[in-house]
Amino acid sequence: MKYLNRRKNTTNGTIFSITVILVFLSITVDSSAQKPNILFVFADQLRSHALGCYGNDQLSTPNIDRLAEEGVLFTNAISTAPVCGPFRGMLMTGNFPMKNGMVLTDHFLRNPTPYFAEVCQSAGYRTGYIGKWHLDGYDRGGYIPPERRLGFEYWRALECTHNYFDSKYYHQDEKEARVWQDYDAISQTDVACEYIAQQKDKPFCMFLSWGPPHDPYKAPAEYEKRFENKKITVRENVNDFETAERMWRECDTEVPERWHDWRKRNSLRMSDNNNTQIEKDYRGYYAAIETLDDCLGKILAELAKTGQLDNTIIVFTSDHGDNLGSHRQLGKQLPFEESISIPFLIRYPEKIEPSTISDALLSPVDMMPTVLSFAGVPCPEVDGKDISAAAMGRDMDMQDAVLIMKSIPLSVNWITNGNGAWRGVRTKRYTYARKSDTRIPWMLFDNLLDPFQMNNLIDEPAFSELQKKLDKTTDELLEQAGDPEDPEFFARLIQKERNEHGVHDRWKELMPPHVEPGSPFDINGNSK
Ligand SMILES: [Ca+2]
Repeated sequence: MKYLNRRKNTTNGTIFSITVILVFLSITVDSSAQKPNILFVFADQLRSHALGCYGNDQLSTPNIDRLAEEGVLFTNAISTAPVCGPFRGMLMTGNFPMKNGMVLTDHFLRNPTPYFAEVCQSAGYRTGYIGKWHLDGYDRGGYIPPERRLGFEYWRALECTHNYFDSKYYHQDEKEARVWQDYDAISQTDVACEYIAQQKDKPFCMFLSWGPPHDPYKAPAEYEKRFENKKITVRENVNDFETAERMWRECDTEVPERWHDWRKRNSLRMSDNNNTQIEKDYRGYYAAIETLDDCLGKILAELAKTGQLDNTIIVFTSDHGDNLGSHRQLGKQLPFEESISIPFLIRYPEKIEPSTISDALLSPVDMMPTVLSFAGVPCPEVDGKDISAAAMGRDMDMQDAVLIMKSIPLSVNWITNGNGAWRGVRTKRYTYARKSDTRIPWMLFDNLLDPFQMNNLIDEPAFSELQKKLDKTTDELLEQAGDPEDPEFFARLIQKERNEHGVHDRWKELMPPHVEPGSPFDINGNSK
């Protein structure tokens, strides 16, 4: 009897277990089938001001603008540490650079939590990556093995190049690189369309990462032709020589002698009084952006053709902006809007009303939790916040301020403008930055009254309370982000990387570890 009872119970238990498993499986399959696709498209060095939907009437970006018309446009998306590596590290981890290890470009991730694509894989997604990667250390042309692809299965990528007409990439696990046939963004887009067309039984999470419009500001001839004779109006602050001269006077990093010529050459930009070179750069920049806009048009058409348009969360952004001559500065890595303000658009009609405008502050760390939230995929505990409500037009004040920084001096900006590390905050209205070596306040702008940031309010008595408050906010946010703002911390981190991975030649030139004042290393990387 006992035996029979037990047997009966066991049978019941087995039936119960099978039922639970079947119910679980059917839920898993169903919810997986219902999950929307994630398509994350991003450009390199595309500032928000360069797009039609952000108010630029000098070029035409109808497809990017369409995402804004049919979805949400963020007006305060800020690239925390405006340079490739740190953005990409934050995007893939939801964590700040100090936690994920990617404190500068050409560095190594050491992140404690699962990566964006790994989370998607666990939730039943296929994952794919096409284009520029720039998350794998020193070797910009090297093969990246599957275990370092952070959860991406489908792989058509290269660490980094800006040679768009002869652009290499690695196709899945082939050790020999292939070459994109056309202008790389166009070929990458064609492959993305093929990928989209092949998807059927499972949702996909695909990242399409374009290299343009990053300098050398080159685009296919038909696009360059559009701007050949077009009148270019540069931003007002391109003629802000005063700020540029002040920044040169403040130059606070020592440069080895071999870089002195480079510094001098950059000063030629200061004598380009009629803006000839800067206008030329604008033309190439705009031509590249119109190329990308057509690429996005192809993607949208493919999604529509395959019946997946409305069931895909489409995100469009960029890793950082481009100073492009504003305040006579090149590149990025400065607190100015041209450098930190990025486009951020999401189209997902299931949850986002057309023409939503969100002025919520958004950082790269918030992208992963926000997009996963729309997809209904649980996000691991990360530094970033789920601000999906702000994308739906609600709760736009979740963050009063977001961090902005250059953690350590790096490459071109360090050499050319001589400004070292800085940290600060961007609120909806103000920009504040201090020099990290001395903690001396450096820049304070009222972006409402002075959108071109030509009137630095630092140390003006009328703004001293505000300055103090923003300085304190900087302290608080740095503490939350685990950033000690300590030059020795970063110098040691670089030395640790070098001990583990050796020193890449390019890096040896551009990133000697002595660059931070207070560094325990000399110019050759030896302990002092
Ligand atoms: Ca970049």
